Parts: sequence; C-alpha cells; structure tokens
Amino acid sequence: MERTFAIIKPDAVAKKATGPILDRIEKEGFGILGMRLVHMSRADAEGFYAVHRERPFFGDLVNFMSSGPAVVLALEADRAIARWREVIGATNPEQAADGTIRKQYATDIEKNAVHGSDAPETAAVEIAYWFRDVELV
Ligand code: 3AN
Repeated sequence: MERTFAIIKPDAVAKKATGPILDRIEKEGFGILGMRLVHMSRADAEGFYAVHRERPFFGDLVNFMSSGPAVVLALEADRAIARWREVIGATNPEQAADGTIRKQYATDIEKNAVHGSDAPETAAVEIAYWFRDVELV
C-alpha cells in the first residue's frame, strides 16, 4: 500500500464538487486516512507550495489557494500516487483526458480543482504538512 496527498481546491469546493470528488475517491478504491476542511492562510499556502516560490504564477497561486475553503486528504491505495494522478488528469485541464476530475471540474491551469502528490517523498512531506500522525487512521 502507498500513501498520497490530495486537495479538493477552493474552486471545486465553491462549485459544490466536494461530494462528487469524494465519491470518486471511494469508487476508485482509495482509502481515506485523514480528511479536513481548511481555509488556508497565505502563509499556509506559501509553505505548501514553497518549491514553486520562484515561478511567475506563485503569487496568484497563493491568492487562489487561500481564497476559500479546501479539503485536505491523506489517501491510501496500491500505487496511490500514480493512480490518483491518472484519476485527476493533466495540470492544464485543456490537456486533461476525458473522464478525469480536472477535465470535469477544473476552470483553468491555476484553478484546477484538485492536487495530487508527484512522488513518495513529496507525498510524505505534504501529508506531514497538514496532518499529525494521530490524525491519520
Ligand atoms: P500539479 O498540481 O499537476 O502537480 P504543479 O505541481 O506543476 O502541477 O503546479 C502546482 C499548481 O500550480 C497547479 N496545481 C496549479 O494550480 C498551479 N500552476 C501550475 N502551472 C501553472 C501555470 N503555468 N499557471 C498558473 N498556475 C499554474
């Protein structure tokens, strides 16, 4: 079993897509180890996306991620990292395959509905950023 970290981003929560996305997570066979509704501060978002600090879109990304409530999730499944990225689709929803969450719910490359870790090391760091061990079942 492998763990990954997911976010239902503020655009998707505002679109009332939280329920459908949680339904999809369960239907795809992921176990939910941790889940919380959060309204990130700017500092929370800056810390979470620190690797993107030098990118031109960083400021807008921090504004967006702190603009409203989001759902943070620790998920578990066989090959969870790769499988969750398949289910969410490409970063740019214009390139996201049919049937992916981003194809269905993303607005644009920034407001792209969901997050998924890209590697085991980042998954561990991202889960630890949002959850204490005792908050994971
Ligand atoms: P992914 O979330 O698919 O792993 P990353 O890690 O490259 O993509 O980017 C992190 C987040 O930054 C994306 N989910 C998106 O919200 C935002 N982002 C990435 N590239 C751009 C871009 N070119 N313009 C605006 N926002 C972007």
